[in-house]
Amino acid sequence: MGHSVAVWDQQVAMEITKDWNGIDQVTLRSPRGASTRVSLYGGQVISWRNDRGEELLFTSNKAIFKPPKAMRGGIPLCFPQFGNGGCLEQHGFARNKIWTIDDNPPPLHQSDSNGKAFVDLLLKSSEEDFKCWPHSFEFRLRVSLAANGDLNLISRIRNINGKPFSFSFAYHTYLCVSDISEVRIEGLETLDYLDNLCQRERFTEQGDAITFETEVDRVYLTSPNVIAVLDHEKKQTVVIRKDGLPDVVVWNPWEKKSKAMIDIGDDEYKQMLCVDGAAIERPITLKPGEEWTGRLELSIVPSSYCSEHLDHHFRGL
Ligand code: TA6
Repeated sequence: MGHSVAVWDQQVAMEITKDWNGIDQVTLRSPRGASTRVSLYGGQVISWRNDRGEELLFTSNKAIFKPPKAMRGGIPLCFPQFGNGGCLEQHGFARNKIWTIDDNPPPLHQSDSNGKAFVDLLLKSSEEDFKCWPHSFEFRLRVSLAANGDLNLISRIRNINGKPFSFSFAYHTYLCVSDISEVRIEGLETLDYLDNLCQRERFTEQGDAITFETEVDRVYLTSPNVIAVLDHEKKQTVVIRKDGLPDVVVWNPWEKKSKAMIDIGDDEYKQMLCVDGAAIERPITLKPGEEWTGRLELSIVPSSYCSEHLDHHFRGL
């Protein structure tokens, strides 16, 4: 089954509803009350709540929930192109397609299913995509919610073409923060990054941790597999674990850019921060029949826990 739960009542753990455009959304719930919701429009996770019902992903109050535009918030999937660096539309077409529920996906490791509520989604290349990106692929996305509320995303992209193709990818993750000036990211210090605000020029991060006092739009390269977003005011930390995703995008549009965007409020930049597990600098190349897997896990811990327990990860990975 492509949508399943392990130990608790499936009726309670998973629900399929329609949004106001008639597009299916799948809600997964944990026994303690955490939840996540994924839209079949774009395979986009549009909500992730803890067991107190607090939303952990940012969605703009001015978000446009109308195809063909990806909704501003949640976790849009950027594939097969990140940004506008190729011939495709910004961030590729996957976030603007209708996905299907995959009832019979190739198996994953047992630990990816045990004790989790999950749903498997599928996007296949269409003739329309073929005009701008002439490659046949299958993109499988598993979204799962662990009993403790951790959110897991597993993307599997397979080349079902007769020739190789290359792509870039990002989980464009909009985190909800208390106040951007109270937030810092740990795990990216000393890394090289490409600065999208300076024609992708390469710099080296000098600070101890990343903090925010102006617009930031960067791709950090060859990053550790665990990074942390500490929210001082909330006293909580989002721990991002990733695999197969060497790069990390950090984006906050700040005031001026927000004012120029129609689907974000003038001040909403204060409550959002994009931190994306990504593969951008070196595109992934798949030979015919090959498959790539990119994993993202988001968990929430108290900030005190973070400094004590995650420090060795930053040093060791
Ligand atoms: O690096 C993140 C980024 O590419 C920014 O340049 C910014 O424009 C953002 O993504 C959002 O893109 P979107 O197409 O969703 O407006």
